[in-house]
Amino acid sequence: MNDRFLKDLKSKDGAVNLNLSQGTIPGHPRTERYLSDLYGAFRDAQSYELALTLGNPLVYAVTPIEPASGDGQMHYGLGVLHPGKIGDEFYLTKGHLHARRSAAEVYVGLRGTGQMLLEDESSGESRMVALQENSVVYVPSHTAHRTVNTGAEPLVYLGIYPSNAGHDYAAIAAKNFRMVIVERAGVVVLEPR
Ligand code: S6P
Ligand code: ZN
Repeated sequence: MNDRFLKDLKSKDGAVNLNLSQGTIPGHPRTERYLSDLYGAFRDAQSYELALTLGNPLVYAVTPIEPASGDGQMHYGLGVLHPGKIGDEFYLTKGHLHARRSAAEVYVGLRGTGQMLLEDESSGESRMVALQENSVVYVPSHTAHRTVNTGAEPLVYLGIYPSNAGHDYAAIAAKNFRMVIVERAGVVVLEPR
C-alpha cells in the first residue's frame, strides 16, 4: 500500500476540496505573505515604503498539498493573490526559480484576472501570459515565475509541480526580475525595471 493510498483512506472521499471564495483548502495550513515580506520586489521603492507606513496588508497566501515525495510524485499549491497596487505596479508574488532548474510547472487559473511574468534564466527573455479563470499557463523549466493580480478581485490559482522542484528565492532576491507589470493609461503593460 503506498503513501497516497493511505492518505486517501484517511480522508472522507479521497479528494481535496478547494474553497474558491476564500482561496483556501479547509483543514490545510497556509503560508501567508504580507507587504513587508515583499521588500525589494517592487520597482517603486518609495511608494513601497510609503504604503508600509499605512499598514501591512496580507498580499497573498499559498496552501501547499504534498501527498507524497520522490521520483515521479507531484505537489501542488493553491494560491490566492489579493488585488492592490504599489504606485502603478500591481500586487505580486515574490517569484522564484525552481531549485531543480529542470522542473516545469502548470498553473491553472480558477478565479480573478492576472498575469504571469516569465523570465528565461539564461537569456533573460521575458513575457507575460494571462492567468485567469479557466486558463492554463505552462511554466517551462529554467524559468523564473511571478504571479501578478491585475484585476479587482482575488486571483486564485493552482500551481502543480514535481515534488522535487524546490524553491530558489535567493536568485530572485539577488537580481530580481528584469521587467515589471504596470498599468499605463488603463492598459496592463510589461516594462523594463
Ligand atoms: C510553487 C508555485 C506556487 C507559488 C506561489 C507563491 O512552485 O510556483 O505555488 O509558490 O504562487 O509564489 P512564491 O514565489 O512566493 O512561491
Ligand atoms: Zn514554482
